[in-house]
Amino acid sequence: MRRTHAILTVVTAGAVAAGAFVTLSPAANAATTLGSAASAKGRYFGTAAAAYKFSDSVYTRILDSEFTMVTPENEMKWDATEPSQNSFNYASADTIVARAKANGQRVRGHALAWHSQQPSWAQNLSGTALRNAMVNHITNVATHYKGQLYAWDVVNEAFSDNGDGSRRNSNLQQTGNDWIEVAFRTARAADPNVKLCYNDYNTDGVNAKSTAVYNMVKDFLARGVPIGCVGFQSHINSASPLPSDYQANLQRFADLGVEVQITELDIAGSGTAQANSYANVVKACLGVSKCAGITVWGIRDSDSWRSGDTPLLFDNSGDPKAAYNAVISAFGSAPSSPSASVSVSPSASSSAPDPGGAGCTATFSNNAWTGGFVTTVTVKAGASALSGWKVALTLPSGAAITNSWSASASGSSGAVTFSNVNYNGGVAAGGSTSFGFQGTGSAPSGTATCTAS
Ligand code: 9MR
Repeated sequence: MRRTHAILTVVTAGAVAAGAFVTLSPAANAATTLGSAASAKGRYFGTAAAAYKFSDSVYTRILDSEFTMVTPENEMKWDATEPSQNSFNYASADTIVARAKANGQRVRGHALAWHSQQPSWAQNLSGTALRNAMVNHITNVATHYKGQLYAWDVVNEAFSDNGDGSRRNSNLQQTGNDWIEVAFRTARAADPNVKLCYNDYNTDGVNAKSTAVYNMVKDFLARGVPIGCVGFQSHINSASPLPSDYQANLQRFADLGVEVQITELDIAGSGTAQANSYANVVKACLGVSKCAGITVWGIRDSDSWRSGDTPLLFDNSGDPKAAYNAVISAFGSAPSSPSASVSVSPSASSSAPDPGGAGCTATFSNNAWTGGFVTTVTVKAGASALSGWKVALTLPSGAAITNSWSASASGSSGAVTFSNVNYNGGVAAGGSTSFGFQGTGSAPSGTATCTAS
């Protein structure tokens, strides 16, 4: 405890003997993540991921640590995987699958047959030629990923928004009404074990479109067409609000015998309203035993296909938003919900000089509201790579940590020490990683002390 209130102390790795610092009790405050909170309830928590962002260390830090499922955002689509007919390119998608595998994450494949993001050569086909091209595409891509995926979105967005339950009038639809079942049978022939999903948007409540999907699933099951899951994209905004019968709609599909998955969740908004909507989605999934998990459609707001709506769980800097905490709480992993008051006004950061030598520095910033705070701590390696680190700081009187992520905390009030978890102890020379915690009372001020371990 002797260094807990020292002004930024830089200690070389060799100078810190294990045990010279406070004794850690890992069970006291295990790092909570979206993935671990969901796992505790038998669910996965996933995100869409884009391979071209893998050079962004903030992005990969969150991707690798927070999620247990990954969906390639664009890399498995027809235009990406078969840019010219019968010539396949899996490079970007394979990068995502390999990264997920290295991090113990599962992968949802997205999407084998869709009217959108078709390569131009396919857009120019019709009739038997297009049907044959679709079958060849599905066979090749599903074979390439055979045994590697949790689920495939076999068919995406095949129903119209007309309000009459009709099929979307696409080039695929014009090849014959049986194109969807042909797609499912073809995918099953290529990969015998992957879950085969139908995926769509504006099917989140009971309405004409979702009922049309429901009737199709029921018919497929009755006729032995291989379908195992239905994906509900759940792109929520003011024009398409979270329906009051969201859970009931999931349940009616589950009652048919298929798994249900929330596949592309994002919720326009901010603050308490957004946090509460996210919590309601989690609660709906937890209320349906066949709801296997939730995937958000991106990591930071800036990663979103509609970034202006700030619809995701991390802000542009990669800091968790109130909605993040609400999701953790809704899974039952945080003792208090921050959604009561979430006017998050960034307060001053502590500052720290560059470590220069070996060892590490820690800086932190707070998002504070009346009665609570979220603190994000950045750990920066000096001239040598770190294989482990510990950060000590002191909470003000009356403050208490309620949950933490990407670090293991000893103690919850007064002088507290955080140590790395298994996936973020290694930091390259000059590189950085970060962790965070949420608490009640006043946010910490002053300095944090980092030691290599
Ligand atoms: O997020 C995807 C974006 O990067 C692409 O430009 C867009 C192209 O259609 O597709 C987005 O993802 C969509 C998903 O594949 C299917 N459901 C709707 C998603 C948002 O548009």
